[in-house]
Amino acid sequence: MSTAQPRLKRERKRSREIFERAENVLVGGVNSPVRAFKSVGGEPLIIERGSGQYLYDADGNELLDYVCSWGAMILGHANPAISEAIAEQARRGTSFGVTTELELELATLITRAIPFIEKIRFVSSGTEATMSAVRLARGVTKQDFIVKFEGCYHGHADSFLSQAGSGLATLGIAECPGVPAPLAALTLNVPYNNLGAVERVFSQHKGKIAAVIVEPIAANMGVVVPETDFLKGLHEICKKNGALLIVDEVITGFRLRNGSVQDNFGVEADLTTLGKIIGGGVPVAAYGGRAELMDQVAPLGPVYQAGTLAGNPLAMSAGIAALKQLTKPGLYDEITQMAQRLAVGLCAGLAEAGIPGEVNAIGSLATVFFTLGPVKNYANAKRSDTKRYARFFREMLDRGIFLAPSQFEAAFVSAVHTPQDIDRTLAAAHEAFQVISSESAD
Ligand code: HOZ
Repeated sequence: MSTAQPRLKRERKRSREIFERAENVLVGGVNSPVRAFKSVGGEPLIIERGSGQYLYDADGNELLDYVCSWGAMILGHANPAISEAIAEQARRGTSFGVTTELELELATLITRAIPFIEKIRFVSSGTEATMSAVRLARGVTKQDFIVKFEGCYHGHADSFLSQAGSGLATLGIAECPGVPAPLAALTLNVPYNNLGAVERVFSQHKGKIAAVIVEPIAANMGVVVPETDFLKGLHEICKKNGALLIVDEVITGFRLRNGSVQDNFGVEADLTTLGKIIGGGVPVAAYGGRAELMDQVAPLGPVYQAGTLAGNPLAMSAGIAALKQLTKPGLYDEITQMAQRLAVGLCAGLAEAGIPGEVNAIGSLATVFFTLGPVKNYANAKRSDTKRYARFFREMLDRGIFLAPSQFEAAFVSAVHTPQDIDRTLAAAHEAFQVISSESAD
């Protein structure tokens, strides 16, 4: 393996000082719990700027970024075309509260790339998209129960906060106080990749289930890949029982291909949610599906949903500029090849250091689990030695590599990462694994 990796150049003094002040006015010093580094320790990052594959902290340290704003920045930070589109739109006005042609343009780019989304509604966050899709499913089917999967995360609306992944998994919050028990009881959790369990809840709640909501590739309990025909099987069960399938593509939409990852698995969901990448790094999300279903949303139908900043022109401009670049031939193949090189190298590094581990990877998503045996669901993911993950994270950060600050998240490779970046990351991982291995031997 290559030579020792450089350590961060500067003490994170200024970052520390900013964070301490932030703690006085921002809850936990952050605006989203996943930024708080609670399970990995150390001080949260304070970022001053980003460029391409790098972030620069308040002390001027350069970090090779695999968080990529939780997957949104597939084109890297401060992408010139996106920045220019935002600046140009800012000069024309930032919010009108009425329709612009930009909304039509972004909707057209999305529906052309994902033809089974016949109609779409833009919202401002993934939470709004999933919450609204569930409301629509309940409104259309006139049923109340929903099925979700343990360890999947669909944002922070009340119905999704039991046995959820991402920050709830990180912080160990299995059930969230504040969610009324009668509402929580309408969410039925089953293990991911287990069609038998889905069949069972459908027979226990016959005719009462409105929808199944699923991450087509689970990325909020770490990466967990769906088994062959899991998603197809889900749709079959839904159809048989008069329920709708909602595929939550807030992370996977436009991440593995120029469109929906459902094409990889031969599924066309009734409703699909999108976010992150479609906003080019500005807050946008959406839900959409067959016209006959979407026409039940107000003003055409009675299922109400609204938003002052929905379809915001700055966000639409950024999304259009992003999606136009994602049509470049070969782009996704290149990103996938780099991610595969990363995953294969990480596996080799674990083996060489004699550390029990698994690397789950697909497309440009990857997670290292410190556990033996395949990780196919949340129970498996929770077996991972999260203390080891924390050690790994800190050793990598010390070497200027920013991975997800939790076991229960994904690493994202972007279009601006290079083969040299991957090699540098693997060299750092090699060192980190050796440190972990030597500590376990003590
Ligand atoms: N889906 C993201 C984490 N898995 C959301 C980021 C956040 O919660 O701030």
